[in-house]
This record gives sequence, C-alpha cells and structure tokens, in this order.
Amino acid sequence: MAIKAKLFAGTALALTFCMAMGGCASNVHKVGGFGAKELDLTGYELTFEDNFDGDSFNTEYWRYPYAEEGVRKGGYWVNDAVSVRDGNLYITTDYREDGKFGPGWYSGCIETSVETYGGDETGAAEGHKGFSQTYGYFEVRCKVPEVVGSWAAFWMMPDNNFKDDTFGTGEDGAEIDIFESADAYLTNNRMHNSVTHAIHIDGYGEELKSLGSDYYYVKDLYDDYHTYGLLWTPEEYVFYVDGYETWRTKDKVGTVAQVSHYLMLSMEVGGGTDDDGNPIPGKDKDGNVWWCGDVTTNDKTKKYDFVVDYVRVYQKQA
Ligand SMILES: [Ca+2]
Repeated sequence: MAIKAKLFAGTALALTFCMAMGGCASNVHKVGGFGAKELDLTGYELTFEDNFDGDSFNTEYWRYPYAEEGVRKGGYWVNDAVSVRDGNLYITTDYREDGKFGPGWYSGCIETSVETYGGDETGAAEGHKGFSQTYGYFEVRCKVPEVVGSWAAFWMMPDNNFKDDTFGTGEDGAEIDIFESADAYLTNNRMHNSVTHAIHIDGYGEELKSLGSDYYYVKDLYDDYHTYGLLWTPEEYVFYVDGYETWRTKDKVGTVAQVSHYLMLSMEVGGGTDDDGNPIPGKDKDGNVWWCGDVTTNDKTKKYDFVVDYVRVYQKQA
C-alpha cells in the first residue's frame, strides 16, 4: 500500500541540531532543589484557558497543523491520533500495521495558528480564530509517555512562521520549546526521566541557531501530571517545571522575540525520510539511529499517550 503522503516542512527540531552541533550542555538537574526560585504570577491575569472538557478539542482555538494528513519525520501525523476524553486531551503515538498510509508509526499535533508553518490557511474548521500572544506566562499540565525515539512537546512558533525572517536576531520570532520529553535511555541515559527546554531562531536553513538547556530530572515523570511553563518578557525567557525555575536565557541566541507566537502540542516520531519521501522510523537516511533512540524498539502493541489536563496563558497587567 503506497498512498503518497504529504511531507511537512521540518519544525520542532528540538535537540537534533543541538546534538549535531555538540553545543548542548549535558548536566542533569533536579527540579525544585534547595534555593530554587518559585514562579510568581503577581500582576498577571489569565488570557487563555483550555481544560479539554467535552469530547473534542475546541476548533475555535485549535487546528491540525496541516490541510492534509501525512509524513512527519519518521512517522505520520494523522487527525485520529488526537482525542479528548475524561477532561484531557490525548495525543497518541502507536504502531499501526494497517494505518492510513500503510504500516508505520502514527502520531499527531494540534496548534492555535491561523496559518500553518507550511503556509496553509486551509484545513482549519469554520469559525477558527486561533490564539497567539506576545510575552506572558504559558503553562501546560500534562503526563508524558515513556517511549523511546518519540517525544511529547509543548511549544510555540511565531505567527510569521519565519517568513521574511531577519537573520542574526530572534526578535522577529523563535521556535520556543517550553518542554520536550525525549527519552533515549537506550542510547543516552541522561535523557531518561528528564525534560529539556530549547530556543531556535532564524528559520530552519543554514542560518538556524539553537540553544538547548541541560536536562531536568522530574520525579515520577511518566506516572504523574506535571506543569511546564515559560515566562516570556521583552528581556528574557524563564522556564519552569512544577512551578520551579529551571532555565533562564537572556540574549544567548539572538535576542528575545518581540512578536506574537501561537501554541503547539505534539508528539513526534524520530526518523528521516527516504528519497521518495517515505518515513524511516527510528533512523536517518544513512541508517544511523535517531538521536533520541529508535522508535521501532518499543512494544508495537502499546499506545503511548501524551495526556494534557490543561493549557493556560497569562498576560502581565498594564
Ligand atoms: Ca530571525
């Protein structure tokens, strides 16, 4: 079965480039240790809240990041990988022998953009308004799956999607990875039970500049809900896990974004694509195991759920 699937442009680079460039720190920190700074939202007010009640996501805000389902890294992003039940959003990664595009690893994503990264304005439901904001505090409460070669993420992209991007500055937009749960314990033990944060600017070509955080060890990461947040001011990005500051970056990659960004919730399946555009789960084009492990080593009979309790956004009162 060889349905030709649409190939999405590459976003959510995550640690890929960071690792390739050898620029990542590799320390592991505990969240909330002695002296850890706690989140203080004094002076901030709620501007967006989705608790994922009901039986489907709210299409006024959220949409799939494409007009048509198709290839995404080493797997496929499809609509039915996303569901809402029991007060949670589920994004499920699983292996499907009889999947829409044939045997392979399937996953999904939703975002609050009006126009997608690939420039699609189609594909959103009628009445879709989206949501984006400049500065503020952005938080997700969620539970992430324990899975090799695949990861959950809460991240943001600029409304301008790097179109007409000025190189050398991040003021005109960044991919801001509020958290990613890549777990490559088979190949890199540091990643197990931990999350990372990252900033990428200047698009995804040669001008790309990335900064990745250290690893943050989260107790019961795969068993309990945790919160992951970003406090974004005109001067800096400050990241939080469970209300404790983990990482702070100021002018380390270009400068801090001064334009509005939309929200994304996704699960990725690591892997490259062959010359025909078909996904290669768990490996790159040259046969090297993907940087966060080989997804094909997971139990193919299991479902790996990214369970999101809520997303909340706040803005500083004038
Ligand atoms: Ca730029």
